[in-house]
Amino acid sequence: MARVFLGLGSNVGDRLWYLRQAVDFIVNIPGLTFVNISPVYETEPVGYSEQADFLNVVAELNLKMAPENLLSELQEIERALGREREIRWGPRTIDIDILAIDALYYNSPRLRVPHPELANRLFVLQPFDDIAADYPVFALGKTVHRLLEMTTDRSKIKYYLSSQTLLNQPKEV
Ligand code: A4P
Ligand code: MG
Repeated sequence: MARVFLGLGSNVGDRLWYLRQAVDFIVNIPGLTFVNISPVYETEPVGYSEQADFLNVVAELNLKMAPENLLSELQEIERALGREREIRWGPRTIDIDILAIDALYYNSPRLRVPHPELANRLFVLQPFDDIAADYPVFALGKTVHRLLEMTTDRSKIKYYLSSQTLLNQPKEV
């Protein structure tokens, strides 16, 4: 059993609805057990700025499957929630990134873990710090809290809603 952290983001349509649906799908993937989820942050777009603000969260789960299989499951959820890939770093109904899996360093054409942009993104590090400040990101040799202190990302983020608002929602899809 490994600890996995996922980053979720949405900036199209009813953003909260997409986050809730994604969380609901994720906790029902066989081989994943829910542990914790951060508060929701509203965040300024990074990378491609001509787009709406995002809602971002980080979730922690226990993982009992191969990392590439997890990626396939997450991509299936992205597809089910109507995501269309058009612009790199552009608008999306839902984006689910694998941030870290225990001490794993993994680099294949489909999957890189830890996520290569992890240290450069306040919209990931702040919610990650809220639920796992002391978590050591081994490949980077630093805890999440240290990465948060060190990041040069100065984009705007603000607390939006408590984590409770994402849990125990009735299924509607
Ligand atoms: N891939 C490789 N490693 C991973 C990983 N650890 N987790 C591959 C997930 N996917 C991984 O991703 C492209 C390919 O990355 C996948 O096919 C997968 O095999 P994608 O989600 O299809 O495309 P993308 O998301 O448009 O590109 P990319 O590079 O993944 O973008 P990011 O890094 O996801 O950034 N600003 C704010 N404020 N909040 C956001 O959430 N998100 C992005 C997207 C940009 N700006 C943002 C936000
Ligand atoms: Mg992505």
